[in-house]
Amino acid sequence: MPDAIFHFPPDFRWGVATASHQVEGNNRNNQWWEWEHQPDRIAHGHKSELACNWWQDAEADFDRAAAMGLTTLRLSIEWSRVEISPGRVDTAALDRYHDMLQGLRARGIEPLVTLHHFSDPLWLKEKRGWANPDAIPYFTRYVEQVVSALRDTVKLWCTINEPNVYASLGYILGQFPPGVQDLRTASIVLRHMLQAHSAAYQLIHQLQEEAEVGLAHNLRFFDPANPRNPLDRTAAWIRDLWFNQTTPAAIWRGWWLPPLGFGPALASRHTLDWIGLNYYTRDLVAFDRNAKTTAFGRITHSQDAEPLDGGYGELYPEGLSRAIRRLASLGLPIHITENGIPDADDDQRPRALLRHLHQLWKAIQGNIRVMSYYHWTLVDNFEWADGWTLPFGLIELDPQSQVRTPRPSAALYAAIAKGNAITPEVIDAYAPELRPVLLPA
Ligand code: IFM
Repeated sequence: MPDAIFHFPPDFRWGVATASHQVEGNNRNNQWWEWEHQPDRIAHGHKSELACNWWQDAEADFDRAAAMGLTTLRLSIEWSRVEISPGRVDTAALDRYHDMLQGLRARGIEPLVTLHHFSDPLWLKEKRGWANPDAIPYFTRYVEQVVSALRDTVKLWCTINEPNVYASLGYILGQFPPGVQDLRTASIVLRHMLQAHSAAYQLIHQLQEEAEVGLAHNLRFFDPANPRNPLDRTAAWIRDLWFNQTTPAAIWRGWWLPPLGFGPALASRHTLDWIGLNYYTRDLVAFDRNAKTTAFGRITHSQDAEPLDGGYGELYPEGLSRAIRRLASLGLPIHITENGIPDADDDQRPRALLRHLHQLWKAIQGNIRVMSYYHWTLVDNFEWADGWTLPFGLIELDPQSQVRTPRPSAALYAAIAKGNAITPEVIDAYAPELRPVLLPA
């Protein structure tokens, strides 16, 4: 046993996270496939096409995950594959998922299954998607089918991934389908998704006693560009309220916050067994009277900040422990359901990974119950409106040839997962420049 210094708890799980449309390939029956085939929607006109070919052969990547010593893996079920038209279920699709999940278990990997991760069946889109309150019963009807079919292989369920991102990018910024820019509709959509989460939470518990049900919440920091400027502080607070506060307030505290409403959300209260944290970066917000669609806030970054590739934000590992501490106020177990950076040449990722995991370790030392960490992601995958331009994978993928090439970070992450610790040897081997920071003499 090497001289480990940053030990993680003995039952801590190390994993990777993915989502159906980003990895399966040929998901032709959802709104993203249609969007990709419209001009100017996706960077460079990229398309998901075969993605990572998981529908045919997820198992090859499961083998890679197992060889890295990972003990959990987060994937999502594609609603448009399961329910091909309203109420019509494709049992062969459910069988395929069942095989995948059994395959994970056979490799000693505990699955965490997300039921909605950004993609909607085309038939739902044609009925106005999540702007339609009927999306709630449609969603629970689908959840009932999935949970009934897969409950013998899954205990950890994540109802919905990042409803705040779905509503913000699809209905405020217009960068995701359906490309709307309207805060009122965005608020309606987010409210419906949170109600659907709560209804699904109740339903899953009726169907499966031992289920553990949560939601993956993207928490992004919005700090005032100039903390002494009250206008910057207000603009940052409004963003924080919309993006970070409305979701936990509704589904844990049972309270609608503006702009979703104001008052009790009793049916939604305490509908979480755990909370998932998706953490990536922070923004600085400056007041800008012209930025009407974004509540008079303009995003900036400090000159000292280290930028991430492709304009994804700034490298801010301290934000991970800050976000964990913030969510800990809910008193729930926490799973880090996503964290990673886009980095094709892997010149930042080893350092970024070590610094984030060190922050995670620090949060755990503060007696916060963090159960697992899922790196986003195992293999480069289709990054929504950014197409193939933001490679988040520990393993590089050539989507044309499907050839995979592990980046140095894959071996680094495997070493940490296998040792359940960050050792001095690992730091020296992968990011020696961090020794004075992480291991001061
Ligand atoms: O790829 C996405 C994922 O689908 C949701 N969370 C953020 C990731 C990286 O942008």
